Amino acid sequence: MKITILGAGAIGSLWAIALQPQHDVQVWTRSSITRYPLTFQSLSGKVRTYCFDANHIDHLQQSDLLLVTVKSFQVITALHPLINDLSARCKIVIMHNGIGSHDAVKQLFPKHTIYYATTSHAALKTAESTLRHTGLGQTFIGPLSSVISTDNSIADMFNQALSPCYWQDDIMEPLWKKLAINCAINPLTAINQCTNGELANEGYQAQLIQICNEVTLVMRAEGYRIKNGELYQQALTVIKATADNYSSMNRDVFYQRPTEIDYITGYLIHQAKIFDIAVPVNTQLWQTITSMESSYHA
Ligand code: KPL
Repeated sequence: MKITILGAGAIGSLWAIALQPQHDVQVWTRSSITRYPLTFQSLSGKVRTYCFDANHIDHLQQSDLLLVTVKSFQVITALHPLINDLSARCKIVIMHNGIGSHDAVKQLFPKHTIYYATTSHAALKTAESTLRHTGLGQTFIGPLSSVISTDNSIADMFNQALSPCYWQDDIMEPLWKKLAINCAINPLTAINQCTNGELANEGYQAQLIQICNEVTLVMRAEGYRIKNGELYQQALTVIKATADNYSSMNRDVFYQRPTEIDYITGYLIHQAKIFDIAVPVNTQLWQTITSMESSYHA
C-alpha cells in the first residue's frame, strides 16, 4: 500500500516505522522538508536509523491510506489543504487523543471511507528526529459511520505492523475508554507537572476516583455498560504501566503549547450537559488547564 502519514510527532513516527517494512510510507508535515530522517530506539533498546520521504505530492495523490496523527485540534486545519489531492479510494484513518473531530471530518470528506483509531502505545520524541518506543500498548480501529463496514482488513494491516490491533464495530466505545484514562491522567499530571507514576500516590486517589466516577455517569448515559470502579482501575493500570512517562498534556503545558483539554475533559463536559449530569471535578480541571494555557505568554 502507498501510505501518507499526516503528522510526524511521536505516534505518527512510530506508525511510520511499523508500517514501512511492508508498505511505501511517506510523512506529511507542516514544513517543506522532502526527507525525514529518524533514529529509533525500540522497546528492547535496539537503535536503528530510518529515512522517510516527506511531502511528495505525487505520493499523496496516489496514497491508498492517509493516517492522520496530528493533535485533535489540528485535524481539520491539517486536512483542509489536502481535500483535492486525495483520490476517492484513499482510506482515511484518524488517530488522536480525545473525541470531537468526527463531525467536521465527515463534512470535509463526505465520500471517503473514514476510520477512527485509538492506541495506547507510548512513544517519546526526544529530539526532532529521535524517537523512543516507551511502552507497549494496543490499538483499536473501526468505521466512523454507524453503518457497519464489513471491510475490516485495515485492522489486520495495522495488526501486522504493530500488534495487537483489534477491529471494533463501535469505535466510540474504545475512544470513550481512552478518553476516561486521559481525563484521569492528563490534567492532573499537567497541573502538578509530575510523571504518570506519581499519580499512584495516596494524595491523588480521592481526585482520581471522583474524576472516574463522573466519567462513568456520562458513559452510562451514552449507553456503555461500565461497572463501578472499572474506569478508576483502568486508569491505575495505565498509571503503573507508564509510570516514568510524562503525559502529552504535561509536555504541552511544560513547553507552553496548546493542549487537547477541549477534546478530552471538554468533550466530557459537553456530553454531560446534554444528559444534565454534573461533572464538577472535571469542570474544575478544565478551568485550571484553560487558564494555564491563557497565561502562557502573559
Ligand atoms: O495517552 C496518554 C497521554 O499521555 O496522552 C497517556 C495514556 C496518559 C499516557 O501518557
